[in-house]
Amino acid sequence: MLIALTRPVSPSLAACELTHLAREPIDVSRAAAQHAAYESVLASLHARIARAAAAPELPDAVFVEDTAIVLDEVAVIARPGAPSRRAETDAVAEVLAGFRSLLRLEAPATLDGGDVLRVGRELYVGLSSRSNGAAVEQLASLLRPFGYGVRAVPVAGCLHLKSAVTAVGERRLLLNPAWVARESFEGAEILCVDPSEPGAANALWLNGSVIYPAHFPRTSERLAQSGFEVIPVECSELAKAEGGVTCCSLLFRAD
Ligand code: CIR
Repeated sequence: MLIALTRPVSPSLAACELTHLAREPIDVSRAAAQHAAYESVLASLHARIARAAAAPELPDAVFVEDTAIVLDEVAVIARPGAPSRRAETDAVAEVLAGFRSLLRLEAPATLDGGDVLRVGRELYVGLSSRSNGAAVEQLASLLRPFGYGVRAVPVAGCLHLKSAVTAVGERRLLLNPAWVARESFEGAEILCVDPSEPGAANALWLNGSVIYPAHFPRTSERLAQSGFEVIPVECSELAKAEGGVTCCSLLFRAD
């Protein structure tokens, strides 16, 4: 069974962390409707939705991807780089404890799950404004016993590694070469975003389909021409909070 862990949009979303975007008014009820549609798409692709408890006082709680890394064998609870986001992990850990043994990153490590890209048994960790070298070291020693390699990857110009590159296949990546070097991902087939859509590398590949923001039509066309079934989702309001399609769920298999 495939589980999609999600968390409701908080009414305080407009007070979210912002790094690369200017603050704009966010229509929270529209964000909630877009999030509900996103969950419906996940469900239509056979994911069972497991919701962490709502956290109305935590503006960024909807972005559950940043709170943990869920692997087949174990889950690692992250220590988000923004102090305002550290209280988000407890409720997510509570849900994950029903499915996995939990490991935890500790200070001085900081890591947002949005900086972790898994390709096979390799975890690429973006060295961003949120995730540091101590997290790379801790993750490597926590996961070595499970046979995972952990590699640091420099990113520049965007929030997270997965703003710059995501997996759209076992060894296929959608990437923005302006934000991360394609050479970091040896052996992978690289599909580049349309240069007019720098934010377009964040795609959610699931059961052979690609859940993808409706506001990147040119890269969407590139994906379709490469043979992908693209499922467009409206996510304009969460995008104003610097969120993409991967960040609103943690996807994993469970018995
Ligand atoms: C933040 O800055 O932390 C949130 N406003 C957005 C987090 C998006 N997370 C993600 O892409 N993994």
